[in-house]
Amino acid sequence: NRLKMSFEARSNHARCPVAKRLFQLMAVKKSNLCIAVDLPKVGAILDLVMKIGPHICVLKTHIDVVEDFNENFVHSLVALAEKYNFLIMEDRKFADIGNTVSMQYGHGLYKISQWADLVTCHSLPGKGVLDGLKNGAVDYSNKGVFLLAEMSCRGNLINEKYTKDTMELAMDGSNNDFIAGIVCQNPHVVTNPGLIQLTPGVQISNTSDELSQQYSSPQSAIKEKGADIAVVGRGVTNSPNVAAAAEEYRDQLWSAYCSRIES
Ligand code: 5IU
Repeated sequence: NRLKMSFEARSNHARCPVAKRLFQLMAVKKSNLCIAVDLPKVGAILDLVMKIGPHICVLKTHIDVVEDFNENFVHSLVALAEKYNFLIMEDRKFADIGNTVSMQYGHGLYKISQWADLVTCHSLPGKGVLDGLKNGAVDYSNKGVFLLAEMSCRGNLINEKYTKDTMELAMDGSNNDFIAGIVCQNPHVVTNPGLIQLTPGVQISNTSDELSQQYSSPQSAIKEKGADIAVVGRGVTNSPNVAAAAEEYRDQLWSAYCSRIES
């Protein structure tokens, strides 16, 4: 039962090298907190990352909301990732044919494959989307994908069969060296201990937003929903003291994980 296993033990089961690295990083840093920095200005993002860097295992970006994007920005992000020891995930949710996602990943304005360790991807197009991403990376052995098996927002169209078929795609022998984990909301979706469950929709003080987002508490995300890593966005970024908020989420999420594997 992967929910009872430590991240150290699970790192031995990971087929994707980046997943192995991430499990080890989480164990060393004692953090299963991913922060989503959905801010429009480069300066504000870098300022935030300098404050939260010590507390996170993954920084999640939406690079296409940045208004003043430039190449120096991603170089600075990568330098901060090295300094504070976290991975960078671009939440691009690729969802097109292989040829298109290959270009979207490796080319265009953002050249995502050059700076993001991890990306998110819809399973909707099937195997071709993963082949396309492999093709868009210079060397995919140090890159990983999180496949979306479920979403956090109310009214989303994903059903049980879609989730199950997504897991089959993830477990396929030709993909599993590239799949770092699964984005989902339930504890029974991920059974393989080598895959990392990433769960967005986590906040302490709200249960929803005005645009269908649904939140659970850090404890519920880890112990009831089975998250290995919880994604927190506005719960931290809207706080008047982002460093203290990040530390608070980090502590709550890590103790929930410790109590999950001990109980
Ligand atoms: N995100 C979700 N739900 C999902 C998926 C991704 O919220 O099912 I897949 C992203 C969107 C946003 C972050 O970047 O996670 C959550 O931010 P807030 O904590 O501010 O709602």
